[in-house]
Amino acid sequence: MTGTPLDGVRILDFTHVQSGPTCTQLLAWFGADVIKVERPGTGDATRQQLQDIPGVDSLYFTMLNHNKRSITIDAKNAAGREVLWRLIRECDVLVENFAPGALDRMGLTWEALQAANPGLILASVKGFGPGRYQDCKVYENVAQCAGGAASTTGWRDGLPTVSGAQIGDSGTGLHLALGIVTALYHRTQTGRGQRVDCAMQDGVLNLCRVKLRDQQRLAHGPLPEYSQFGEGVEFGESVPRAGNDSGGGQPGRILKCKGWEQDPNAYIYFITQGAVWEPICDIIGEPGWKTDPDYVTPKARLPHLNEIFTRIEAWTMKHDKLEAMEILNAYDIPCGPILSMKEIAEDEALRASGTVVEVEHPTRGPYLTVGNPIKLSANSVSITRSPLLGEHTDEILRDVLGCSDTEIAKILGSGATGAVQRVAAE
Ligand code: CAO
Repeated sequence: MTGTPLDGVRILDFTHVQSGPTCTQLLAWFGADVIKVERPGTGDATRQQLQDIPGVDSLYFTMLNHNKRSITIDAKNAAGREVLWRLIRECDVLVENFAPGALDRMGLTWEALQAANPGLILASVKGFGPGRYQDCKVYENVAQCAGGAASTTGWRDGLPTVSGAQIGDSGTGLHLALGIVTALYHRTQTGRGQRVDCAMQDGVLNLCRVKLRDQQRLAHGPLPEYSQFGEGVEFGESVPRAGNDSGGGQPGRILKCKGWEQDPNAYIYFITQGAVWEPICDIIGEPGWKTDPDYVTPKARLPHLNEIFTRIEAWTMKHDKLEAMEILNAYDIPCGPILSMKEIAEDEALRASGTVVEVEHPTRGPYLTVGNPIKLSANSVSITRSPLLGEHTDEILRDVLGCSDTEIAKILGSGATGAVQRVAAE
């Protein structure tokens, strides 16, 4: 007993690239035994993608596959298939994000899986749900475009824009993890497994919910918190891109701070929350706006947002972003510095909380990663490095399938697993 929340849950992790691996990594952090099945020779394609050190697992791979074990199995080899089916009978969940139809082509149909293990949960990520695009292969940015994020991100007169946040991949991985834990809970009551399906388009749309809200509001008039309202620009038939305008009833913008001419991140996000309007007026030197009928209420201010933010920016430009943050926070004015990845990597508080973690890797050396952002008070998570390709093949055959040394040697010699990587000295 390790006392971790998902102790005893065994996951057959047939995922690759980003969406599926983020899901199984979360489950591994919560204590599930995640067995990553990889194709002999190459493994998850991301091991070789964006490699910064030749011949060493990329950061793309290492940062998505912590706390897992790796076994190489050729699912198209007879002996490999047999090992796979034995593992399926020993696992609680099979997670996969292959292209539509690939799992069936491997012979792993839902019917066959259920017959082999009625308690098994089959969790899948696909680009699209049922419909005209159901057979399409999908990557992150396709999902951001099809899920409504790109059409609503960026500037009104610019191109649709995708976000740096991987809402299609990592966002869908998060949705899938919740689905799996829910299905596990359901299984404790019924003993039955079920399918958990998450489409990346649906996951992105779920995260763009407020934009579908605004689409419907448009039928009843313009959206007054969007800058174009104050600029007198007419709204069209669909939700426009709104730059950095805040989505809710508390207008906000990104404003320049001292040093913006040289530093691309010398900016602050400033929210003109109604509750702190008076201190905002005092700080920016416009005490008259506290009582002026054109500025006194949030509604009255909406047509004047450009003027208001220009005035606030004249103040923020006199301060660097952290200094501005300190001054504004003293008055509970919601604001946030635009932090660069360099600043985040060096942030002591994020290191102390385990959100930014340094991990040691046998062929790479130390690297930084993002730890578990979900903190449980009774269960701290220790982040362990990603496995080398097939590193745990023998161990899994022995521990999970109970294979003898002779049987392991036979499987390894059958061509089912290919060459496996081992740690030289750790
Ligand atoms: N042994 C034998 N064959 C294996 C194997 C193994 N261990 N693991 C994978 N394969 C085979 C599959 O069976 C498949 O073969 P067939 O096409 O002959 O059936 C083949 O590898 C390729 O799988 P794939 O089509 O999923 O991979 P791809 O690189 O061509 O496509 C992706 C990648 C991501 C576009 C596709 O998997 C996909 O659309 N997935 C669903 C959506 C998703 O998760 N996207 C997120 C990706 S991250 O941005």
